[in-house]
Amino acid sequence: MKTSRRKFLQSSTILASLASVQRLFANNTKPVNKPIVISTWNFGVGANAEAWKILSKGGRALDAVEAGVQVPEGDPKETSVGLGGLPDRDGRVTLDACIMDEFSNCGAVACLEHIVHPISVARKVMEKTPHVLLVGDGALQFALANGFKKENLLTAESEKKWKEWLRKSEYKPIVNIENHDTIGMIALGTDQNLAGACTTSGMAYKMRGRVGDSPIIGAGLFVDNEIGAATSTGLGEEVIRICGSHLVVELMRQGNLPQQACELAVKRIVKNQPGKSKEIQVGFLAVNKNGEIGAYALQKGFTYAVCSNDVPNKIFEAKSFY
Ligand code: SD4
Repeated sequence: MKTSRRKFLQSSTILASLASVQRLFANNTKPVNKPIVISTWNFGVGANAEAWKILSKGGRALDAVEAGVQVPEGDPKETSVGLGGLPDRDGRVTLDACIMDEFSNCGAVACLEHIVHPISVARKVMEKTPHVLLVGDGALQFALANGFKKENLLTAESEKKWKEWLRKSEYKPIVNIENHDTIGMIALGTDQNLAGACTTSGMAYKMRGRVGDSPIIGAGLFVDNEIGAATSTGLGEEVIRICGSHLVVELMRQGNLPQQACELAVKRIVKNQPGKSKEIQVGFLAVNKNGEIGAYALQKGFTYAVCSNDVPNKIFEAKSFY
């Protein structure tokens, strides 16, 4: 009796180790879709194209995401990011951005005025200071000391829109503003290292000093080089409440595919705010170490752009809860 039990235990141990070796083998041999870059909204196409120039030559994902998001930041026609961004209710353009690399290094700026490329200031915060986040005038002084130029970011067109808004001064977030919003970009390089960047002028006509999810590591962006990366767009307050991008990465760590992870994070918002979630927009993008991607939003209309060797820089519409 004892012998047969021992034999049974021995053989089941052998079978279990065989299965785990098989699993390991299966994981290790899974083809990796790299390099790949994905970013939020339609303007992600132009941003991806710039990032792809770096990624396709075997460049670092960090350099790619910085160069990529600089495209909408520098475009005066994009009214939700960088130059030409819609101002706060006092008429000031205040920018939020963060960046994160494969070593969990990260840097961010919030409520930064007068600088066209907040993402590059965020990178300098990461590389040149012992800190993660600089805000307001301190961030501006740091930028100027590092050679960034002080510029007027309020274009005539954005000023006109702001003055129209002032007539009613109705303080209300609008879902999918003109089909673009914050740019969040995540990339997996040829070396299989991940990085991400997120940059925005934030909610149009916000209160002075308001900061959303975009410059908050773990909310607007999170990268864990062992697991994957995620970024968000939409009403930042709701993303902050669930530490959205960190949540998506942790859900991937628990074994969920990027798509499932994005869906679960959106459903968390619905569970916490059943009524409110019907009227607002939040969207997540995610990529894992195998270059598999996920995208999901509360409402219809959340578009994102994908560029890889298989997908030549194309726009897709994410599935949505409502
Ligand atoms: C934010 N997620 O600041 C950003 C962008 C935004 O409506 O305002 N979206 O909340």
